[in-house]
Amino acid sequence: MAKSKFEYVRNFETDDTCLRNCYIVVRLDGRNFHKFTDQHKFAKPNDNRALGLMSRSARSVMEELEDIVIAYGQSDEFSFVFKRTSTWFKRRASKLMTHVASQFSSSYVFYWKEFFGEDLPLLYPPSFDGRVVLYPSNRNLKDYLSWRQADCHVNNLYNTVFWTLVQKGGLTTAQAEERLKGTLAADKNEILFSEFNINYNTEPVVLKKGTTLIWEKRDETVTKHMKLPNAEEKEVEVTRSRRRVQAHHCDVIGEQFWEEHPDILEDDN
Ligand code: DGT
Ligand code: MG
Ligand code: MG
Ligand code: MG
Ligand code: MG
Repeated sequence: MAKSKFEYVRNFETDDTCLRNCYIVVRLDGRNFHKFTDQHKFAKPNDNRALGLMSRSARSVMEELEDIVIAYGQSDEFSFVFKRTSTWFKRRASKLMTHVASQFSSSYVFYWKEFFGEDLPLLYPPSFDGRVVLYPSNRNLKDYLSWRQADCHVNNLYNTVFWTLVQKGGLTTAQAEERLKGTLAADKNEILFSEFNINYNTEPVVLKKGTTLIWEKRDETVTKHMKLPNAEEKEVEVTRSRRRVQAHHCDVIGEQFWEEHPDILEDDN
């Protein structure tokens, strides 16, 4: 087919192919969720419905897009890791990032009612920013996920003490902020324990560790109706191995998780 004289504009597109052999991480973060969570009256500091909706949306991303081997989320963010050998969308960063962001955003809206019910409608369309980061080694990738999980822990400990001081201790938010200035983790644990009889260690793991989604093989048994040649029907049990996205709320900083799930990462050579 003859090319039009306009074809040359294609050459203005820039090459954003991700470097080979690197894990491709797409991290999404809710845009201005400070306001979004306020307007939708999310429970402070953690809203279990909201965390459930984030995980549900992330699962939809993993199920719809190829080659994501692990995802990690906390607060208003989720990171998706494409396997290092992925050739999906020719490794074009903009394609990968926009597919992840749009699948996640539309799922967040689509599943909203499942988590918030009819009584709390969405007041306006939320959005998520995305970025792409490449990690060339398993160590770098594990350190990336450790960084996000450490961030989850630090923020959650702070937020838990902060909102306990406000909600149970009767402090204003300004007073709570002042009280926590310069305190270390041990001091915060101590405030919770000695003043409010809360043992931070027994707080729910989903809040302390965030959510890790991985693929797991499970045997599933289903009953099938079979038609026999003589027109009789018979029920038979069929077991097959199915890949499903499974949520974990465990430590990913230590080696145990990686030893228990050796299929997530590819060899470093
Ligand atoms: P950004 O990301 O620069 O557009 O701005 P924000 O406001 O999204 O800031 P970010 O992402 O650093 O912080 C997340 C905000 O979302 C923060 O204000 C706390 C809020 N948030 C996240 N999860 C929850 C929750 O479960 N409950 C409540 N009440 N707030 C939450
Ligand atoms: Mg931000
Ligand atoms: Mg945000
Ligand atoms: Mg955030
Ligand atoms: Mg098209």
